Amino acid sequence: MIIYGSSFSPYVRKLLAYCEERGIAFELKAVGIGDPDPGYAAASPLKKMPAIDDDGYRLADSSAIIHYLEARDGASGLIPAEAQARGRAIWFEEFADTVMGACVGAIFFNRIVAPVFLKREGDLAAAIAAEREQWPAIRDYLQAELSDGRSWLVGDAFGLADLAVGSALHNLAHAGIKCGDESDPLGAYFERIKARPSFARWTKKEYALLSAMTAGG
Ligand SMILES: N[C@@H](CCC(=O)N[C@@H](CS)C(=O)NCC(=O)O)C(=O)O
Repeated sequence: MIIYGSSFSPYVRKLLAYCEERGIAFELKAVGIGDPDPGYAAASPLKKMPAIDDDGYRLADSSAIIHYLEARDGASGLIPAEAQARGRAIWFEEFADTVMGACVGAIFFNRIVAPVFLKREGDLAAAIAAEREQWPAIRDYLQAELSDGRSWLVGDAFGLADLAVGSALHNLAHAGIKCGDESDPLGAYFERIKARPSFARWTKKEYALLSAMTAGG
């Protein structure tokens, strides 16, 4: 299976970490925003990442791809079977992909993607507005959800909710947004997310590349 995308995208990182958690083999074909790669264009009608080509079966959207893989390879346990836990997992995935996605878009795109990768000025006013107006409600909500001492967002097990929320938190961290220190439920949660090998495999390379690209300037 080919996965088109860049691990800097929260949606791509979510899918890559999902595959790592399950031991699914894939080849990551690096594409950037607006990439003309014909395979990517064929797999992603809206030219958004991630997209896959699995032996000629093409599909876009991280959630659609994860559901495809759950059906292809059998239930992973990363999406709980129990009704209420399943509902909660899908809620957090949706929350990460939409509410957090909008905040990440404004902050990460304008502070990192535009200046570092696209070599143009980002809209810093939009990034500042998202940090002031969107991030506090997201942080407070997640903090409250984690305040009962749980390790992961749903039940006792790491799963889809943590893949989605954890991936978005990495983008905010890249852009300098802090989840709090380790004594805060959200800060401690993010430390557990960062330590997860399925994320660390990608984020190690991301931190190294970002520091190389921003060194000296
Ligand atoms: N709901 C989609 C969102 C995908 C998405 O928005 N990807 C962004 C990168 S983070 C993208 O490819 N943007 C390119 C564009 O909008 O042109 C998913 O979960 O895969």
